[in-house]
Amino acid sequence: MLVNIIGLLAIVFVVFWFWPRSSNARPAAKDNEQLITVNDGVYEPEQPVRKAGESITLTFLRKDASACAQWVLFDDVDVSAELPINKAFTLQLPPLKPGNYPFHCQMNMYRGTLVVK
Ligand SMILES: [Cu+2]
Repeated sequence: MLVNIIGLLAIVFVVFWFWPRSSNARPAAKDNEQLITVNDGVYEPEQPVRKAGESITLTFLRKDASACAQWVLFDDVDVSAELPINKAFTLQLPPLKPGNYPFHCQMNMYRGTLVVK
């Protein structure tokens, strides 16, 4: 019985000792980052919401092989990118003022709106 208690205390000690370290070791997620998948003719989410005044990181994951999904264009910020298939592609936007920033494919068929608040 005493051995069990000591064993239990040892486990609790080990957990508390290592828990904060292991969680700190994880790479900190940038809070102004957004994952957008391109699939079956839509951007998901279609209206991502991000913070104003800080640079914005958009990670596109294009699962849609159709040529239509090849490019994504943000007219208002003059940013465009060719998206690889099944590979995360990171797009950096400068700090933006609050507002709606539409984005679309090169044929204007797939549409989304980045909402900056
Ligand atoms: Cu298109």
